[in-house]
Amino acid sequence: MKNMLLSILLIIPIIVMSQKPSNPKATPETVNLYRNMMKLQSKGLMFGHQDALAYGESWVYEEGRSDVKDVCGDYPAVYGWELGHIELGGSYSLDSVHFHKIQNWIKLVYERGGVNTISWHLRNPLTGGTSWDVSSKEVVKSILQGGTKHEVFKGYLDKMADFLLGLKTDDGIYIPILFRPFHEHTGSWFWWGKNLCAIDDYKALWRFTVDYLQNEKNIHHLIYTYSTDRFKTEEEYLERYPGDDIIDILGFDLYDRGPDYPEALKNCAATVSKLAKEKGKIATISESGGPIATNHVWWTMVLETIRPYDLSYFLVWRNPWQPAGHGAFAPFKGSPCSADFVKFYDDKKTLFQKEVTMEKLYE
Ligand code: BMA
Repeated sequence: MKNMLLSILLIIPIIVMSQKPSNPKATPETVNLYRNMMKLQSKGLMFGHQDALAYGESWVYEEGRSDVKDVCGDYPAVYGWELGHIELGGSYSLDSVHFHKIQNWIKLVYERGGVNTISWHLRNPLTGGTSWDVSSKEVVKSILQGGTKHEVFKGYLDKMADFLLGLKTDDGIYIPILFRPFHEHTGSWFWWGKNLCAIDDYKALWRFTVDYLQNEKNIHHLIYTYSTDRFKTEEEYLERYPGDDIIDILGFDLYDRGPDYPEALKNCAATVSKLAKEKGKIATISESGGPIATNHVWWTMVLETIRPYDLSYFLVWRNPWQPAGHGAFAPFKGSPCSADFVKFYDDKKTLFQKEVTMEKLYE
């Protein structure tokens, strides 16, 4: 018994040390972040918020402010940033946030030990429309090698690469990023969605993108995040999975749009955390949001539903400062769910900025 315990104690650190992100050339800070996130997912759940430092309910660009901090006194641990429109070469995103500001916030978050993740609602390279332009089923095919829009797509990736290569500290260290393109592809509302492209073409899109960023652009500070929308089975989750050799984090997006949410959340969380364990990867709920204006115990419901599972983080979408077709997904000063959110914050399971700073995720 004693011997068994001893060998388990010796094996665990070896397993953790051997875990690396898929890119063999990943920078030391990226490897450390990956390893530390892997360890941390069995200890606690990091809380994330999209555009947390950029704006919130009735404010924009106020230095040091965050709606989450206004409510619980601490910043989120994970910060989501949206790079839609970077491909157009302009100075601000589709959500009207200046790219140079996003770069500065990403640096600030890194310096205080938080985690940055990037999503990309890139425009439709075939039609010139938005991400939501699903008028053609030829878009993905057209941007793959040999397609008529391949060069256009490479131009988009070049712009993304310029942004990513600008994410450097004053000492020249590249800031690790959880990179999450082509998300929610089990739905069909983006041009890369399930009914808009063949399975192999979706996988090829991922594989080309990763190869181009790593081998043409020499970018080695990304942790690649695969993120479906709602799904029912393991088979469905993995149907379009591009491969263990290029994916590091298994995620899913799931919004609360009705009474089936807790059950769906539980099922998706259980499946993804199980698959991540089997594959030696990190599991996450990469995007969520619920009716927090009317359900004042939403945070407790979420936490109790996912408590049994090892998940790295739970990120809620933005609190728009301009009309957006949806309201705030995180609490804000005086919001009806604030008291419940403070309970969520106080729970030992949840991790915010101060706690992750102490974890030294990049060392
Ligand atoms: C959606 C909405 C849009 C936004 C897009 C990209 O869910 O929030 O208003 O433009 O995400 O951030």
